[in-house]
Amino acid sequence: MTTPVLDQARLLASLQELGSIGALPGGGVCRLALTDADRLGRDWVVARMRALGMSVTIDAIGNGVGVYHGLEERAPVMAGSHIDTVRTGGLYDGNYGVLAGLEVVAALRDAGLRTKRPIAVAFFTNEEGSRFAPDMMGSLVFQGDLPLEQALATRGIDGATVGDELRRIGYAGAAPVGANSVDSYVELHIEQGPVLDREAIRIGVVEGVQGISWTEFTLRGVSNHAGTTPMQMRNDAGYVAARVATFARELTQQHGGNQIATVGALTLSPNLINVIANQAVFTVDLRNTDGAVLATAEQQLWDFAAATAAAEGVACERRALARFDPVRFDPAIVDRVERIAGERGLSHRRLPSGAGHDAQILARMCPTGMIFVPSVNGLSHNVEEYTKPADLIAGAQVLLQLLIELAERP
Ligand code: HGY
Ligand code: MN
Ligand code: MN
Repeated sequence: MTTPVLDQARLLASLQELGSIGALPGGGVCRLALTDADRLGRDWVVARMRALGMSVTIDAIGNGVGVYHGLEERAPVMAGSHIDTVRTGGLYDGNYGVLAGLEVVAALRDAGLRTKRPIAVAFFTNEEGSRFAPDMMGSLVFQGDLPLEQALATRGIDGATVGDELRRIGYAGAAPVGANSVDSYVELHIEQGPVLDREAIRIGVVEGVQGISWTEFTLRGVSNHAGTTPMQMRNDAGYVAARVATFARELTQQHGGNQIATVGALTLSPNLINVIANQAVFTVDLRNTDGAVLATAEQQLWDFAAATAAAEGVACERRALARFDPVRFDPAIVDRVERIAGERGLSHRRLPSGAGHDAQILARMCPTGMIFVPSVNGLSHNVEEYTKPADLIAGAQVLLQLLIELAERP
């Protein structure tokens, strides 16, 4: 098959156009899962799929899959990612993988070409998990490890349920979930970290994804007067939360290696300067490429939180919001990414993914791989997220060649 040519300007324009939906005043994007902004983003992508002559299905958890039919009726080779964002999102996280997949289809259509296997492009619901935990929710339901009803019943940080919000935005689709057949899956994504940018390398050959542990702690103490309550009489939820947060950082120093920890969300009640907090609700995100160390660090965190709360006379509850073991991608696909980057004269290196991705879930059901392009200054989940146009194009070229190779296999 002759290799079709990507329309670089069309790809870059589509990123800007989708990025204008949910645009933040000072730059960046906010399209939290299942909000009206997410609905508008979905509508835009579905319209683009239809304009490409793709058949589009929306499933019961709102995943959107467009299929560019092949010459043979076979399981599709799938590209994709997500189009929901965090509250301070950028133009590229997730969106790039979906739009580059659509650009591959557009290039095939422009050239009047069809591959043996169909080529599908997917956007998965609620990859971020910021509003509704866990992250990768849509791909987990698509793959079958998260029951649909459990996902629909999930209540988010603002009290709404996934099911109600899906119905409200009109994306509670008819297509069934959990019994999908995908030949292979490739996700093109920005690195979201500093490695490629720091080493001036064009393409990341992603070997896998590190393990992820999300815990929500709810601490209940006794509110009291900040000025009159002797220190030994306090049941201070805010103090315990602060101790656990610093302990999480100490865990990374103790374990070293790839152990990382983040306290991203923290709410004190009544949250007043002269009142001892009687409640603290906060999250701890632990990650590590080494599954055994992650499990040890997780248990240490939980034990420390329980002991510190008990010593302060504060009740401590915890809830697991997400838990993923480290994942290795299909070696044959990883090798293809590496070879194609080399053939295209693009500097490249192997690395694990620090961020979670739908690919780590699709890897449970079919041969899966990822391609990274650099994030300038390693910034992401930040409105300054940026990837150079030349790198965006280079990544899309690697995706195009890889999808065609996979779709043309005997
Ligand atoms: O949290 C993550 O790694 C992803 O952005 N959901
Ligand atoms: Mn992402
Ligand atoms: Mn993200």
